[in-house]
Amino acid sequence: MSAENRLQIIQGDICQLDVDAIVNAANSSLLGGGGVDGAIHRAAGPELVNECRDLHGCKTGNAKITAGYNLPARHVIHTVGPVWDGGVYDEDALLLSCYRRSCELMREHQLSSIAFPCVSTGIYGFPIERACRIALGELLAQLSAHASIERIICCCFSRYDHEIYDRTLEELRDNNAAE
Ligand code: AR6
Repeated sequence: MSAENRLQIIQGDICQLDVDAIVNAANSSLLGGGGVDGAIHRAAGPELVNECRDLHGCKTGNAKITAGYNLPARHVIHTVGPVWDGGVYDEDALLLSCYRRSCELMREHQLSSIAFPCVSTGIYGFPIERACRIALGELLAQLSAHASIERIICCCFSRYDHEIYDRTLEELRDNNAAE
């Protein structure tokens, strides 16, 4: 199957997805927070933060894996996106690295399906259109390069984000067709 057919864009709560791994948009302590991080910890139960304590944090742009506990997902991949600060502090490269490292971890653990939230675009303030182009570009590249990845879901929380993802995917498709 082509890369595009293995990429799905949905609107919903990532905590409800039955996949090998969901990605958490965490902070560098990995000890929980608000937004999707808070929702994942609440749904997974207290054992998740116990395992996270043993990970001793995570650098921006990197990712670490735990079990999923009470979630339908078997694992949680915790990644730390950059805080948006005008785009001149390597935010683009750090965000791309979140997606890349999460896919690398997934492959290292022989997982075949993964769901991502819109990392950094909530509390961390990364502009959604720009983040979306980075996310979709990298995820399509990962799918093309690695046949072992069966399914990637971009799980948008709002209808607004969902529309941006759909439109951006369309643009990327048109650009590829024109090349
Ligand atoms: N399912 C899917 N997406 C969600 C959900 C959910 N249940 N809840 C929120 N979102 P954010 P960040 C979306 O703020 O910007 C935390 O305190 C949300 O609408 O969760 O990377 C961490 O501990 C947005 O589109 O993450 C860090 O301190 C996206 O998830 C900080 O926030 C990301 O928004 C990280 O900020």
